[in-house]
Amino acid sequence: MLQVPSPGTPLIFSFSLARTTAPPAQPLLRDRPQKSSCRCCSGGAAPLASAAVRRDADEGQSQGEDVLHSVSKMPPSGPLNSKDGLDYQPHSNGKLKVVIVGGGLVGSCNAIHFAKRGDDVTVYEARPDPRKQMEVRGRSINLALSDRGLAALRNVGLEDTILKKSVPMEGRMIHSKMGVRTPLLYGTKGQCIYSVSRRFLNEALLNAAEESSNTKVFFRHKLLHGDLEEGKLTLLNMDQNQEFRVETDLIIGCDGAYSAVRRQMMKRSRFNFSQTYIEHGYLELCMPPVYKKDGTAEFAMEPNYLHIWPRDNFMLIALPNQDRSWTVTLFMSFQMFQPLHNEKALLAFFSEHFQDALELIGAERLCKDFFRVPAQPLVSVKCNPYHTKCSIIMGDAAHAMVPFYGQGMNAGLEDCLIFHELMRQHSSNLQLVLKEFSRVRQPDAEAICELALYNYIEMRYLVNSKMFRIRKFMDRILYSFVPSFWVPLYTMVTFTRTPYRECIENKQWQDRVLHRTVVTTLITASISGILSLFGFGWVRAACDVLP
Ligand code: FAD
Ligand code: EGU
Repeated sequence: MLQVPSPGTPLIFSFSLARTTAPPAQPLLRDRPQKSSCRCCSGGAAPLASAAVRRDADEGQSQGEDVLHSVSKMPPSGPLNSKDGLDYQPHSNGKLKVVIVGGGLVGSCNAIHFAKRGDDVTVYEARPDPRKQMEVRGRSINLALSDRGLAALRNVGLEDTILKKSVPMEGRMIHSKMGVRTPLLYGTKGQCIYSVSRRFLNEALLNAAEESSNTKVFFRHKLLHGDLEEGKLTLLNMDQNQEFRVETDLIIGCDGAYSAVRRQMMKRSRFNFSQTYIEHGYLELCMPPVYKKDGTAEFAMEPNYLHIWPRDNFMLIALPNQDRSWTVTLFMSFQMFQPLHNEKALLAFFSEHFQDALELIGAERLCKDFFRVPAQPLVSVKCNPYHTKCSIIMGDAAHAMVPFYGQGMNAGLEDCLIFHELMRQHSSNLQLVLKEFSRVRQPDAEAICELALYNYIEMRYLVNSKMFRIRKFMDRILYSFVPSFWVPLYTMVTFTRTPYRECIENKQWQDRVLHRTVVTTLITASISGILSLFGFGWVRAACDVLP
């Protein structure tokens, strides 16, 4: 188990040094909002199955009871005229046949990375193509993108495309119960994080993946089970309700927190796994733009901030969208969600705790959004190792975390980057790279999972403690005086690619230094007090000017 630092991390609750009025809203929007254009027409012909698809002999038979029969179909979307005996053959030229399970953020980013190496890539995604959907239901609508995620996007040439459609956030804006807003910048050097739409990001990654001729993406194709030692998978084509098998050199599990690939790994001995559901769930709301007289949409709050309403046992977080609306997420224990089962109770709750947000969202809209979907659970998953003989898991599949550090996607995208850095470093020696990825990455990913979980606990219990506030205050002073020497934990996590474990080690070092300083100061003060009794007034005077 990893040692979690104490006391904690977020600077968000240290109000001491911050200005108490918001600076004038200076929209830093990179791009004017646009009508979302139809992307579904770009694709053309349906993608063909990759050569990695294996066909068993009895293709024409009707689906029998025997599993082996029912799984021995070609994927119906595959090439109809493919020759018999298309059976899997390894590439002799160093190219890999790669199957990626999951076409979410990490899966599609991985696809581009492997395609750029020249590998043969097939992505199987259980959901329908988001580019052809009206509205994609599911997890959070927008996400905070920071350095680690950006580094991975840069590596596949997508950084600018994404940044253009993002809203920078230079700091947090803290909303008190009384409606007072306090900005707290992320850094002095204009450091910022970016609010991006999950959907836009996923679509851009999928488009880039499909651009390369050696990549095929199949939607509504779901992994059922497989043999991760032999590289054999059984999938379901959900449109035709048909099972089929594929064989491949490498399986990448990017299928999220409830990963099917990981479930296969769990069948093996000596695979460690644990998952924790926290008491809190989350629910997403929308704060619409304010329309000016000339019809243009404006943000209802200062745009370039991550807005936070921290309360004792629950909180509200708002991230800006391109269309000048806000996605507002309520984090609260399921127990506290329970009594909010009618509009009256809901409005009473909001007007007591989030009056300013209630006014900006509007009572009617709040009620509509709130009762549309129930609160969603939050899970933290860790496991070890991440690989088998010919498979690896990345992203949430390997390390789902609670969102209280804004690092889930960033860490997942960084996984892609690290894997490919290792491929380069070890001249594509796959066996070595798989082992190294687990060895190098697992402890760091576990560290950020623990940190996020710890931050969740800390926010609930430490916010009001005096010691905690003093610590935050000192952190900020030290950072403003010696920024290269005293880097706060969130800064290292968010604005550098320092391995997560090192971020925590640095924090533990800081804790020791501060602890010593406090102890030394106390001792000095008491000695000076004693001495002054004996008339050594000058010693006391000297001690008074110490920190
Ligand atoms: P997913 O995005 O879950 O994608 C997995 C894909 O695999 C899905 O498309 C799924 O359909 C598919 N799949 C699943 N099973 C199968 C199967 N059997 N066969 C085929 N396909 C399958 N992270 C940040 O960095 N910043 C944030 O601000 C942030 N905010 C968050 C807020 C909330 C409320 C939550 C819940 C998370 C937040 N995260 C944030 C975390 C982030 O959402 C995840 O870390 C990220 O989506 C992980 O990407 P992934 O590709 O690994 O998994
Ligand atoms: C939670 C939900 C502010 C998006 C942690 C900060 C988050 C995000 C913070 C969500 C917080 C909390 C940090 C970033 C980020 C802060 C961070 C949390 C994005 C310590 C869409 N967190 N999040 N810390 O410092 O490092 O701003 O849903 F409220 S971005 Cl909980 Cl930097």
